[in-house]
Amino acid sequence: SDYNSDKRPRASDEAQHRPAGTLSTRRQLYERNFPLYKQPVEVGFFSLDSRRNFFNDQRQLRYYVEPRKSPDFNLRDGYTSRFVKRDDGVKEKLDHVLKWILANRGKIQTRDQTSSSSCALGVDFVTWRGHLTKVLTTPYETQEGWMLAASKFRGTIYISEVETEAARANRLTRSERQEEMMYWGYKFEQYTCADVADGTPDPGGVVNTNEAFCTVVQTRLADHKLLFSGEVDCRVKDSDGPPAPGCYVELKTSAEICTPKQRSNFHRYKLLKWWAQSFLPGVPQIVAGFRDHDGIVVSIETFQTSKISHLIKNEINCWKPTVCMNFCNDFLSFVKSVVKEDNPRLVYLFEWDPHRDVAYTVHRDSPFTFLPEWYVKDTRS
Ligand code: 0WD
Ligand code: CA
Repeated sequence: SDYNSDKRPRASDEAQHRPAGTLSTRRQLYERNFPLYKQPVEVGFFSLDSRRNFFNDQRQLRYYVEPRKSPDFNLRDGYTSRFVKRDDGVKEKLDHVLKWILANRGKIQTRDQTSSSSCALGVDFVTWRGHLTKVLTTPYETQEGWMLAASKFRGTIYISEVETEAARANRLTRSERQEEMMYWGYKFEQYTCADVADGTPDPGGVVNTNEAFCTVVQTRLADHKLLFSGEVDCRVKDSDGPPAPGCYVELKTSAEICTPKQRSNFHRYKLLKWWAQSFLPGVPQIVAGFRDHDGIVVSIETFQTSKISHLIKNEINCWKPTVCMNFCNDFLSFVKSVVKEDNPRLVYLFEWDPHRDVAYTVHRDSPFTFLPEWYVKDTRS
């Protein structure tokens, strides 16, 4: 297993010397031993319903139903008639995670007595899993940059994404084909998930992308204590299986692979993103539906997250999990070294564009402020 339960700090975990102000993303700098990454522990979960309302329970958790040997899934079915799409112009920032924290403060594990008895959370970072996925893949990303806003409040640094100008432009100019293909992933979920443990999928129902089940996990990367939440597609149904997150299954769709070039691209680009996303919260398996140009699923394959890095070792110039994790470790150290003032209205904006270093700017009482009044007022009780 790539997870490490060794609690001793190692020489490779220590921050390198670097000039203050920026952080390099050059791969060669991060080719060190794999850093300590503790097995993630689920400390809670929440659900978002068809109207995007928060519920402090697992009502949206679904159960994986293994498809027949040759499935006849048509991912285009229902796109125009049975589809309710979430408004992706609404930026929810960390709000749902913060709601979970307010409702579940007692469930956060603190080994440190002083923090459990005071108002501090006892973790260094709170964020979405998806934001960490972007950090992990940064040394290999050549297309899309990112902006991550960070604020310190009662000793914890909160990290929330800000949409880049380029991402906004993409979102507003998606072609009809792109819009439809975004639906295909959700349709695949509907073909493979049941609402109850002994149920069967209902491909005749409505696909509503407002609905979500999210796990909340705690873990540690070197000396960074992390609490983050990620959306989970479903779980295996055997009740005697491993506890969460070990029972969770990530569902994916991808274009069928017909040529060596397509296989190489799949290994080099797509498996990197799939690995990073599922490794972070400890989701052990990924079920992929490979579809043709017309949205028909032609085959289904299960990937063990822990075996993905072995699968790709034959690719020349391929990505390495250790580079991803060491970069993330150093990025979080960099954020800690920059985000010094404890003030929820102060935002340090970390920005990265491909082929550049990570840089930051500081914004006081600006539109980037993301920790809401209701959170900074109420968290003491
Ligand atoms: O406000 C924002 N800037 C964002 C909010 C950006 C990214 C996510 N979110 C929120 C949403 O509330 C969503 O419910 O995060 C939740 C998912 O968080 P995550 O697990 O940290 O995100 P990620 O790992 O990027 O995506 C997981 C799944 C995706 O599945 P695939 O198989 O495509 O990776 O969450 C879905 C999508 O199904 N998803 C989203 N759902 C709603 N809003 C979003 C989004 N912006 N992005 C991905
Ligand atoms: Ca998915």
